[in-house]
Amino acid sequence: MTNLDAFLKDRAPADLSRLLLTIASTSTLVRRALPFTTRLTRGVNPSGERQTEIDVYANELFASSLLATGLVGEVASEEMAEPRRGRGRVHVAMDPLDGSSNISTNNPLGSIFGFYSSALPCAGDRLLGSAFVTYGPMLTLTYTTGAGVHTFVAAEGQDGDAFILMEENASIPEKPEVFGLGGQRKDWIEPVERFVASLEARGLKLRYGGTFVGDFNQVLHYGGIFAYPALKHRPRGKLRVLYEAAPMALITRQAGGSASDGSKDILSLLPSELAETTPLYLGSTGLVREVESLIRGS
Ligand code: AFP
Repeated sequence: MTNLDAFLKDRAPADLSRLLLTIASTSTLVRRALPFTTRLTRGVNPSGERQTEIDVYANELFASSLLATGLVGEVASEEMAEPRRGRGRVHVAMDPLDGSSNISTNNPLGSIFGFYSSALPCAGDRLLGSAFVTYGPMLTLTYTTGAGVHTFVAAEGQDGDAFILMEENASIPEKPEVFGLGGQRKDWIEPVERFVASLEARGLKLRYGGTFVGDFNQVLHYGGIFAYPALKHRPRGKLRVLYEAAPMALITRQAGGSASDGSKDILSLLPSELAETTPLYLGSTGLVREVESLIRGS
């Protein structure tokens, strides 16, 4: 059994290793709090979405533990209007609790982190690494620091939770099997509707739960495509470039896939504000190219 600490030595820069270990240990606290902190608060996040207690709690725990390492220059979060500043060199953008509207149905939730080398907002080509946590039947941490995608699972031991290697060098399978798209079919732009009809005709299975992390994990393991597409009334989609799209795009690329906004690589987008959104199509490269070509031709 290889644990996260041992695995990171010699494989990842020391500062990113420390941040990943911090995220792993903090995620165990979030998981423990989850059943007891699910009510809605009166607050809304900068995108106008109602916050739950656990959104606020997870945000506070991750922001304070990351800043306490002394390695972080700023933490920007989907749940905060302004970043919190530190004195380190790594700029962290995070979605501390992805999919919180799924709490009441007990579906998987997640947390997403991007580690940038420049002040935010900046383009995804400034990512030093990224990670996501899945709070599902298992608590897992998946990360890349540019040398493959690796997943660790929390296992309770005598000294608390240890994160044990579950999958090394994940890669999106060649033959795509699943797809999942956010929003409603009637709102998708027309080329996306045609694309989905062709996926269905080819026998790909619809797998959609409404938590990006959970839905992406299916694509990572079964091959296929996840999209939160451009909508007719919301051409820039729903998911945020810095907090969600770019960190997951880096993991996708490291797992052999691609991520696009419909015409450009997600990692090339330079958002002008922290909470800027983008249409997002990511997963098996062949399918991402197909949807790009349909959008281009429309
Ligand atoms: P919540 O955090 O408000 O539950 O939103 C989750 C999310 O940002 C992302 O995880 C999903 O992919 C997407 O929204 C689902 O949105 P739809 O409900 O519009 O399909």
